[in-house]
Formats: sequence, C-alpha cells, structure tokens
Amino acid sequence: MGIEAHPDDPTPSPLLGNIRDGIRSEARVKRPAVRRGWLERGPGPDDHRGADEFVQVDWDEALDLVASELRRVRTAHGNEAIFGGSYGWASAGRFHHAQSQLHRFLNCIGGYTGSVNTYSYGASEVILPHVVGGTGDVLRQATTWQAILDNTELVVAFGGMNVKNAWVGSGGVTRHTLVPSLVEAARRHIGFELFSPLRSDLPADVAAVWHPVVPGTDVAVMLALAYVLVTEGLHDAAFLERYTVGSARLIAYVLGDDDGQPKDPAWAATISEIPADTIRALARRMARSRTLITVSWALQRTRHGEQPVWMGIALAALLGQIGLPGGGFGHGYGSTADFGAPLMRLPLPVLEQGRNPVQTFIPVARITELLENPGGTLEYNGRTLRLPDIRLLYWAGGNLFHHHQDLNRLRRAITRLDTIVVHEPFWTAAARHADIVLPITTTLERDDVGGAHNDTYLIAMPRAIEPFGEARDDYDALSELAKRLDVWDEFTEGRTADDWVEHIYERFRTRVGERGVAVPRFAEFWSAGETRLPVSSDGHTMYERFRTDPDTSKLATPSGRIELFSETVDAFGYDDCPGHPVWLEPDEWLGGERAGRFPLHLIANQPSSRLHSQLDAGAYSQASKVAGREPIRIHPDDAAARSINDGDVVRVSNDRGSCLAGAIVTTDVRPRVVNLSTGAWYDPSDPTRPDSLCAHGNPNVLTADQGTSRLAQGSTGQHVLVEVERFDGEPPPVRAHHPPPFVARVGRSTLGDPAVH
Ligand SMILES: Nc1nc2c(c(=O)[nH]1)N[C@H]1C(S)=C(S)[C@@H](COP(=O)(O)OP(=O)(O)OC[C@H]3O[C@@H](n4cnc5c(=O)[nH]c(N)nc54)[C@H](O)[C@@H]3O)O[C@H]1N2
Ligand SMILES: Nc1nc2c(c(=O)[nH]1)N[C@H]1C(S)=C(S)[C@@H](COP(=O)(O)OP(=O)(O)OC[C@H]3O[C@@H](n4cnc5c(=O)[nH]c(N)nc54)[C@H](O)[C@@H]3O)O[C@H]1N2
Ligand SMILES: [Mo]
Repeated sequence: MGIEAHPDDPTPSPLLGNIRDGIRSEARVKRPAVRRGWLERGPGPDDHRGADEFVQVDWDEALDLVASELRRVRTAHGNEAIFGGSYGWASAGRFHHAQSQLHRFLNCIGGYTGSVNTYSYGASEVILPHVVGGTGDVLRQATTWQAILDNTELVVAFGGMNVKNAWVGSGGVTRHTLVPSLVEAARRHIGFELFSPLRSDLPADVAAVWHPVVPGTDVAVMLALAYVLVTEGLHDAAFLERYTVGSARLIAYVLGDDDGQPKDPAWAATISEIPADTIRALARRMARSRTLITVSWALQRTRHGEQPVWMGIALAALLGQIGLPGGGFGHGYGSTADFGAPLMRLPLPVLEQGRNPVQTFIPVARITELLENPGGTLEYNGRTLRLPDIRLLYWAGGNLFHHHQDLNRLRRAITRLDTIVVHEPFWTAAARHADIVLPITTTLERDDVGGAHNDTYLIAMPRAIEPFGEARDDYDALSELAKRLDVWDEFTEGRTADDWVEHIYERFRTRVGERGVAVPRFAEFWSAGETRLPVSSDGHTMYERFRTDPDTSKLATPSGRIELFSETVDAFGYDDCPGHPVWLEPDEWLGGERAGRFPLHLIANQPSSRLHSQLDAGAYSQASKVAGREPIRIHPDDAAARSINDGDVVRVSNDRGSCLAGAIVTTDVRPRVVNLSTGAWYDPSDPTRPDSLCAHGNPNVLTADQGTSRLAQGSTGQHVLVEVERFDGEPPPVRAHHPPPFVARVGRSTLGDPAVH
C-alpha cells in the first residue's frame, strides 16, 4: 500500500505517515469479542471491566447478544437507560460516519439519552449564543486568511496558531494552507504577538514576540489591555454605543468601581507574569493598528473557559474594529485546517439521523457524573437537568478512554453499568473496557464520499484495501441488529451501503442545484474521483454585514447586539460565570494553593504526531516517542532541579493518578510548565487496580473531571497541576497496542477455534 498526498495540497500532512502500518497493526480487532465475566454472569455491575479476558465469538452470536440486551434494557428500564451519545471523531466519510449511523439506529428503536456540544469548544458553544447570538459566524465563517493578509497589521494570538493542529480538519481537508498563510503574513510584515506557555504555538519562521503567560491567566492580561484602552481614551466609544450593550458594566469592573480592584497592568502582571510595561505598550499598539485578536480553542478547554472567549470579544469591541476588514476577533485559527479558508456555504451529503423521542441528555463532558449520580441533577445553561439511570453504554466512533478526564474516576463509574457495547477497528482502551466489542472496518476498507465545511473538494473514497479479519461496516452491524429488532425497513430504507452513498450524493446534488451550483451525476463523480465546489467568498471578514447595518443585520442576542453584559447569564446567578467577563482564579494554576503540592502546570494539548489517539501504532507517532513513552517537554531549570535529563523516563503524578513519560528538555516551554499531549493509548500497568500507573503517558489519568462552569459544563482537560520526577528502575512495558488476553469459553462450547494470540 502506498500513501500519496493530493496533488493540489501545498503542504501535505505528515500524519499520513501513520496510516500504512497503523491501519494493519496488531491492535486491530479481528473478530467479535465478549468479555468473559459478562458472558459467564450476564449483564450487571462489575469491577473487572478493563482487567478481564475476552472470548471471541462469531458475528451471529455477538449480534444476538447485543440485540437481546438492547431489548432487555428497553423493556426493563426504558430507552433513556441507553446512553448513545457516542462522542468521537471516528474517521472521514459522510455516509459511514459512525455516530450518525448509531444515532439513526437508536432512534429507530425508540431513542437514547444523548449528549450535546463537544470537547473541542464546549464552553464557546454555550457562551457565544449569549454574547453574539450564535456560534455560526465565529466557528464557521471566520475572517479568511486572504482578508487578514490584505488588511491586518497586528495579530494578537492568545494560544497561538500551532501548525500541528492544522494538519487535520473535521470531515477531512484537501489543501493544508496554514503554513503558507503564516509564511505570507511574515513576508508582509504583519506583527504577531504570541501569548502562550509554549513558544512552538507559532512556527519559528513567524518572528513573533513571545509572551510566556502563566497558563489560565490570559483573561487578566485582556482585562489590563482593556484598562489601558479605557483609561487612555483609546477605546472606541461610538462602536460600543452602536453595536454593543453592557459596556458600562464591564468598564466599571475593569476600573475597579465595584470591587475596589482596578484591573490595571500592575495587577495583571502579578497574576500572568507579563510585565506591566509590556501590556501598556501592546494596548497602545493595538489601538493604532488594524488588529486581529485570536483565541485558540484550548483556552476555553479549561476551568472558567467561557471567560477568555467572552473577554476576547469584549477587547475587540473596545478597539472598535469588529467587522472592519482583517480586524476584530477570531476563535480557532491554528485549531483546525479549515479555519480562515475561503467560505463555501454549501450543504454537504449527510445521513439523516431521524428524531430522538427521548428528552434526557448531558453536556458531553459530564459522562462520569451521569454514571455516578443516577436520579441526580446537573446545572447547565440556566436549566437543571435530571440525570437518568443509565444501564447500557453504546459507543461507535469515539474513544472515551482517550477523550475523557480523570480516567481512574471514569473506570470506577463504569463498574455500575450493566453493559457496554463498543464498535471499534482497534483494541483501544475503550474497547478493552467494554463487554461486547464488534470489529469495524476503517475508511480505507469501504466506499464513501468525503467532504467538509469550507473544503472546496468533494472526494470519492473507493475502498482501497480489503476489510481486516472479520471486520464489518458500522452500517452492516447495525442493519443486522435492526433486523433482529424489527426495524430493518426503517433503518435501511431497503438500501445497501453502496446505494446509500449514491443516494446521499444525489440528494446533495439536488440541494446544491437549488442554489445554482451544478455538480456531476454520481457515476461521473465516482469515476472522476472528486469534484470541486465553488467558493462563495474569499475576502470575508466576520461581522462585516452587522457592522454595515446593525439594525437590519441584528445579532440573535436579546438586544440584537454584542452583549458585553448579558442579563440572561446574570439572571442564572452562577458565581463561576457571572453577567460579564471576569477574572476568576482557576482551581489548578501556578498562583493557587494547590501549586504548593503539585508545582508544575501541565498543558495537555493535542498531539503533533497523530489525530487524538488514532493510529498511535503508526510510524510517525511511534517515531515521536521517547524511551517508548509519550514525550513530555520540560524547561531546563525544572529538569535540573529534579535531576532529569533529556531522554529519561519520568513519572508524572498528582492525587488523581500517575503516568510515565519520556523527557524532552527544552526552552520551548516556559518555566514551571510541562507539556504532555493527549493520545498515548491508556496503559494501566496493573489493570486490576483502579488507580494503576499508566505506563505509556496518557495525561487524562491526571486531569480533573470538572466542568468549565455551571453555564457550559465544558471539558477542562487542557490544564492540570502535577509533579514530575525521574523514574529510576525498570519501567513497566508498554502493552497498549497488544490485543487483550483471550480465552476459550468454559462450558458451552459452541465456538469454533479456541483462543488464538
Ligand atoms: N486532557 C485532554 N483531553 C482531551 C482534549 C484536551 O485538549 N486535553 N481534547 C479533547 C478533544 S478537543 C477531542 S475532539 C477529543 C477526541 O476524542 P475522540 O474523538 O474520542 O478520539 P479519537 O482518538 O479520534 O477516537 C476516535 C475512535 O474512533 C475509531 N474509529 C475510526 N473510524 C471508525 C469507524 O468507522 N467506526 C467506528 N465504530 N470507530 C471508528 C478510532 O479507532 C478511534 O478509537 O479528546 C478530548 N480530550
Ligand atoms: N495534529 C493534530 N491536530 C489536531 C488534533 C489532533 O489530535 N492532532 N485535534 C483537532 C481537534 S479535535 C481540535 S478540537 C483542535 C484543538 O485546537 P486547540 O484547542 O487550539 O489545540 P491545542 O493543541 O489543544 O491547544 C493549542 C495551544 O493552546 C495553548 N494553551 C493552552 N493553555 C493556554 C493558556 O492558558 N493560555 C494560552 N495563552 N495558551 C494556552 C497551548 O500551548 C496549546 O499548544 O485541534 C485539532 N487539530
Ligand atoms: Mo476536538
């Protein structure tokens, strides 16, 4: 098998280097498998999940078991006892999108308890509608790179624009353009001010001024910038008057009128370690330049993550440049590949999921609380959610032992369940903690059509290799279950997978046709291999129309304007997210009490060597490991104080858990900050213990499972306080990419082969 980049891609993604050997790794699920304890004792609470052996069974038996268990749970507890949130990225392809498939199936059988929002920008999804009336403009219609290159003079980037993140885009991306855009920006002498604990959040070719801010304190810096603008008369009062509400309340807070503490540069300096003079000079420069303020998604994946997003918008409003070409606010540059690309604004082929009759849901990152607290309640965005009693967890296309926080707590929480069903191509930790695992094909093993918002190509994705082992498509597995549960007609509508791919393409063709865009018929598209879609706007600036006419192009907020004070949010009465942006001390930060016990701030960001946990066994990801473990970057001063040398195995720990990692000593991270990215497959060295050391370096054994605030309840996985020490002695082996132990079934021996492996 060979992997080649698209000929039109100026800078192909190095992550392609994971596919070839990753896709056929030893970690593939070959046959359906059932956890031994579940097979012997039936459904029910069990603390052996993740430590038990598996019994391989044939597809018919596995499907019969899943179908009868779904029937039992539905009858005994109702459909709301099935959690089908099933969060995760799965892989590219519009039809075989695992989550859509599962949701459609579960809707056919009466519904499920679901989840809302994402781990990516869970806080933004809830705060943005209160502030600017929705998420679409900010997250889907950002100011394009063309507008930035042509107009912007200064980019103030909180969290930077790390090019490693732009190697991927949700749904896929054909042309990777962040690097050429940044290079061109540097050529045009656009200034970059990088606020980040990591220098690598902008590439070295961009001569950025690096402000190594204390993690979690950007809001203090933003408030102090606002303080300088207001006290020196540099803010745009006319803009505030015409386009915003609540600026007086925010300004009173900035000046310290209500709490006696002016949010001046000296105050911010003590919190953020950014010198007061630097803040003052920057504020003045921002006021005299066409300035774009960007906030990376990472900043809101932290405690009080609503605040940097809200305050970033407020700061841009004070400058009065929102809606001016290349000015204003941006949230996601350098977070994914499509950000700042020309706008397309076309519908894509989709698989309809149907309607879910069950009303219960959680904000996605509250999964552990849901399992721990049946019958309890959860505050969320002005509501009190009731937490149902979940008996069956059904996951397809995500890895909750990758994405969720405080994995030891999650492991305890899943012991209460009756059954966990996971569809997976690989023996990930999620699969290993399941009761029934169905082997699923990867993208390369099936026909599909690929496309993404703001990507200008629609791609035919013909099967490139044969399905591995007994792997089947999610669609096949669910169709078989649908047959057993008497909803086959409804689920399949009588179509094969191939029929569906053509069907969703043709429906897309009709829908874009209604907008005057002609694309070829399916057969022609399929044999050409791709079709190009027209770009609707290349030089777009976010909120241009609103700025031109705020009365006819009102925002969908209660006031129709940007809300710097929100009556709605204020009325919720949340002390962790009041009515205007504020500085709130996080629980885990270098200035807090907890730093006395755990003195290093760990940044658990996205990995540069893979997409989340996917294809971790692939060559590019493996080449990044240090001493066989996930690399942790540490400043020379912090390393020296702990006698840690480059290449050493270290133990990273706090009171929630511990893991091993391989040290890289570098001045790319600021002192007292360490960086261990997510995605090393969770590898408890003793799976029978609930708090076992992870031998491989998964930071989610350390992170806190706590919402951003009662408003959004988003994930806060980006930040955690830890201690790091050199690990002397023989480190336990990394076994995460081996399949779990298999045994032959005891008793009833209807099985074919006894255990292999
Ligand atoms: N500490 C910390 N944690 C984080 C974050 C952080 O910043 N810090 N970031 C968070 C973010 S933003 C995200 S988006 C999440 C990502 O979390 P996930 O999206 O859950 O992570 P992936 O590793 O992409 O998991 C996708 C899984 O789907 C499987 N898969 C692929 N194709 C198919 C298919 O066709 N069918 C089926 N059934 N399965 C398939 C893959 O093998 C893989 O195991 O992680 C979050 N977790
Ligand atoms: N290669 C690769 N690319 C990816 C992904 C992947 O897994 N691999 N995942 C994709 C997904 S699902 C998502 S949601 C996006 C996520 O996009 P982001 O959330 O933007 O990405 P991260 O890498 O988690 O964080 C970006 C940077 O923010 C900085 N940062 C963290 N905390 C702070 C802080 O308190 N202050 C400041 N100023 N900076 C801080 C960190 O240095 C970090 O490198 O990435 C996408 N792109
Ligand atoms: Mo994400």
